[in-house]
Amino acid sequence: MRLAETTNSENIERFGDEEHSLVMVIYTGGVIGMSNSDLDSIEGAYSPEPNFLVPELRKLPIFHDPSYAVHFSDDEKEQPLVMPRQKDGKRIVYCVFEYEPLLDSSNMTYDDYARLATDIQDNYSRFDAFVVLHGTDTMAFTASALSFMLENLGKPVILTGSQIPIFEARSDGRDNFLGALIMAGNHNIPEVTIHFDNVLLRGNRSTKANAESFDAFKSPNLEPLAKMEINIIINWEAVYRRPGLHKFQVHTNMCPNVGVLRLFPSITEATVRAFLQPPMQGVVLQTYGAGNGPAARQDLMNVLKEASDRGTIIVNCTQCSRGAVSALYSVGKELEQTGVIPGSDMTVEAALMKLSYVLGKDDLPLKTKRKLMGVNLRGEMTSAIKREESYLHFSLIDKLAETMRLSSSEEMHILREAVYPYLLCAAAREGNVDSLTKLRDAGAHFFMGDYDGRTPLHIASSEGHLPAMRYLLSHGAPVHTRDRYGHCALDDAVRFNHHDAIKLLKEAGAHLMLPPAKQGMMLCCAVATNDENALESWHLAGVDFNQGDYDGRTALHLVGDCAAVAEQDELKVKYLMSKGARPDV
Ligand code: ASN
Repeated sequence: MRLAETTNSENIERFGDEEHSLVMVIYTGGVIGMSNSDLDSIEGAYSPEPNFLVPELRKLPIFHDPSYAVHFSDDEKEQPLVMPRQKDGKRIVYCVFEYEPLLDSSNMTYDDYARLATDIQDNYSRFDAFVVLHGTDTMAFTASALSFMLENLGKPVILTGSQIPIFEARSDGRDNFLGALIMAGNHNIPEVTIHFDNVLLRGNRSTKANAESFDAFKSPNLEPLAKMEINIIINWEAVYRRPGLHKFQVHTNMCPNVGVLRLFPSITEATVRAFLQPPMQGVVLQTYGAGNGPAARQDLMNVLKEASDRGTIIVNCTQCSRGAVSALYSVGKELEQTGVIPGSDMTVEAALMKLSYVLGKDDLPLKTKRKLMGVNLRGEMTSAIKREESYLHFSLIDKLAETMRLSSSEEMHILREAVYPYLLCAAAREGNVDSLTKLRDAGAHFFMGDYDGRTPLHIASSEGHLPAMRYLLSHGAPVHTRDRYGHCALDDAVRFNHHDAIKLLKEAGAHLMLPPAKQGMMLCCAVATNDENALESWHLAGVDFNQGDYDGRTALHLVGDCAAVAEQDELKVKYLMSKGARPDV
């Protein structure tokens, strides 16, 4: 597949600010963009039509506001698509990239997943979020695969599609696509998700459950992450918080030697043996109920044990659409004794893609791969310890509730959402890890921002509180969230010249998010005011010293202009050139 740009995205970064969100849309195919105009090909059949989507979107006022798009360029072909301003939201600017050929998702393979992951990686710092238009049939597989392949993801990646093509009168595609753009552009939920029929589901918890209805996807073991009702309700507590301090990276090597074996009464030993033959390396064994298998069938138990012993990883997932494999029944236990790994409440799609991903980590020993299959890597399975059990008692909220005479859990929830952000920001301002820990144990999460959208990480980075930053980053604090001024935490650390904080944020994958011309302007200011400390901050943050301001003037131009002390200027020129500034820019 090849990625073709159907809207111009050149220099799109310059519009990423407090007013605009930049979304990259990758159109892979599926019914959403299909037409059945070519009725001669296969009788009445839908097929994806290249270069059809963008011209049609430009005609729909809900998807494109031509009067605003002229701010970007006078020439329509040069303009990105721009949504009309949303109530309380940002204006979403989006560029559509189309794969060639467009695919019905039934034809997608691991190569296509690798392509998608790499295209997201190549454009990761240019856009705030990503929307993937995809066929519905295998969307849950792609979403599951991407959730593992996109390691340490810090930005939203939302898959959507439709049951009826977007340009038909009765289409679900318009709402699905619009909702995905709105969620992507306004809410930093840094996960691979599926947006369908007004709900946002975690990708690796989803499954296509209905071939006909508009609510085609279900997430049987995890509530939706967001619901699009009159208000958009986000279940922040359920949003996955990546642990650790690592940069975004992509793993594309997926092992293809995996399969799903669904047990049924009287399945023969020969069938199971044939299925488990090499080159098979990983199998999802779909068992009955809470993970039960025919433990009394010694012939089958022997075949499973032989396969496990020769290194095949077998994961136990239930055939039921809801619930988890449990250790309650002895038949499940006996399966475990053959080496079969309990898969908790993973969907088959997630378990299969996780197997491919883990087996594709060639440098890991088999023991580690087996262990990883039983561990929650991306929110795909419920861990044995329930979150509620790990909560400590945090009395302040209870005391507040008592004073305010709140009783229902809904009221308590509203109080928490209202009060926690301020408590978190106060703790972050003091760099108080102890308070942050207590708040987290009491149910606060680090996506919460104050009335300016400033998260605890923004505050701790502005103050340069390293232990607090380290704590926040290793407990899922989002790195790329913009506050209402368009700044991310790294922009703040640079503004206040906290060099170690900058290094730490870079380690966690942060990148500068101010529009490039603004960065250029600030570089010029730093040169004009002889602010070496600031220049070092910009350098550590990875700025391009050839970046010009709004007039295209670079820091070196400015040195040339200043008729100040010649010797000092020479030093500045040397400094800038040692950091990559070129005199010919
Ligand atoms: N066959 C289509 C696909 O998965 C179904 C759809 O998109 N609704 O590409």
